[in-house]
Amino acid sequence: MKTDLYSAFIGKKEKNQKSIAVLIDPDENRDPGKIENIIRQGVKAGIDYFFVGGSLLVDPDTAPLIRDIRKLSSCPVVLFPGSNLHLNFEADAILLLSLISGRNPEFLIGQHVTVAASIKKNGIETISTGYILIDGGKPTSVSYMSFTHPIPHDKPEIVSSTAMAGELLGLRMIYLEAGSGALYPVPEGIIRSVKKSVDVPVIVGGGINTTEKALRAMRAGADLIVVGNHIEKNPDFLIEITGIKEEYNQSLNIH
Ligand code: 1GP
Repeated sequence: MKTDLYSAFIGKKEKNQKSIAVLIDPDENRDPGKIENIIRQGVKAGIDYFFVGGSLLVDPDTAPLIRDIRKLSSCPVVLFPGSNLHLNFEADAILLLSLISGRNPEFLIGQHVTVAASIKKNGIETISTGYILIDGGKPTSVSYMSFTHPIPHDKPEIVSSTAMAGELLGLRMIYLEAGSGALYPVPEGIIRSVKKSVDVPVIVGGGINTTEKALRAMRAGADLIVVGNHIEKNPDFLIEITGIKEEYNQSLNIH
């Protein structure tokens, strides 16, 4: 059945309610025991979404991972594809990413052309998303694999203009990405300036490895925070970060 995660998400955004997604990159998580552990932690913590994908995907078939998630959780699974090879219709929805911070036509529109007909035929919920890379202090797989440069982290006006262009072109979300394992996450100033510039939801990911960083991103305006890498290093991280999110969301009801 076709989902409508986007409308539900807009509903939350309108109430300024924040969400957490866990990114499972099959390349970084080859060990089935490790994957199961992450899924169980996500379920226990009450995360909002599982994202599945990555920049490379040595084995592009994400179906087994999606089935594993389904076995253990009823949380929506959203495909976060690094390329057209990663298309999979077992997910609930797909983020159709256009890499608008870059000038590589392949990732702006080229890959999308090759998968458009199968997406339309299958009817999977498709959320067009402006993907914006921001320098996170070290080279990232996504920048390398896409042959694009991230926007410098001290240029909020370039980022917000890029986000506005994406929104005007009809993209329904903006994803600010510092890259997996970034040394520093997307700066609050950038999140704030994008938030002021567009009405569509703002996703923030890359290098969020403390509850303080997550809270700062939420306060600056992130509607959805994506965490990946750090979960393995600190098994309690998901519980902590969802705890912070719940506190934040409840504080809005009180005031
Ligand atoms: C998703 O790249 C992020 O946007 C995930 O980054 O692995 O650093 O959490 P981390």
